[in-house]
Amino acid sequence: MALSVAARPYDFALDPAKAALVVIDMQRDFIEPGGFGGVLGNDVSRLTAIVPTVAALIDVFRTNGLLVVHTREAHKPDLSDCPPAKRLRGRPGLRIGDEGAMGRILIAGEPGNQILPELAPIAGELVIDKPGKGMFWATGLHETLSARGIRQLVFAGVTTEVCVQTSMREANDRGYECLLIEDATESYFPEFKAAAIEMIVAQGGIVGWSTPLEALKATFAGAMADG
Ligand code: C5J
Repeated sequence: MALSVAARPYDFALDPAKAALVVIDMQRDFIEPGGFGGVLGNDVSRLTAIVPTVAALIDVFRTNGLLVVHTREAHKPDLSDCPPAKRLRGRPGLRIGDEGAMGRILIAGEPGNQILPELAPIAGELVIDKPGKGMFWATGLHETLSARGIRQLVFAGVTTEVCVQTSMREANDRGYECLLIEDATESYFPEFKAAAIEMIVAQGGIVGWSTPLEALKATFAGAMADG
């Protein structure tokens, strides 16, 4: 049975039997000082601030027995899945694959590539290493979710306008209904976060829906009260 979540541009009909949470790239590389995000000159404290909200969102899904998917932007140690066009972009002090303060930047298995301990995956949850910004490119995730009957995705993580929005757009094109939890996502640039949310909900939800965590919690609390 679908549960109604107050959202923009209109209420989202959440079907718990078909829904999963996707937590995008809450990895040390982007969120802790000294990682890739910091090397690119960003103020990472904006991202650190959402960690308790993301943890509370994960807790809602775990408590209700729903699937949680975690992604990491990660490349193979030999960089065979990192196109030169990505590695050579810009003029950063350090590039993907270089040795940084938390090991090699954006490389699978390195300390900086780990999900924050506060949000660490638990047994039964999916952890997807993605070489692109979007979570479906070269990951096989669509097949995995389809096999489990997942048709709705609730999104959180960083950054709103890059990996979160790219993943939502990829999901939308694959037929998933997508709900963004707007206080569980963040950008280094507040204006980009605000613009991304508006782009998602514009034109009747052309990419999906958006709502704060409190609205989702109220829906689940109401469902529990109704038995
Ligand atoms: C970026 C991401 N911003 N996870 N990655 O390069 O959004």
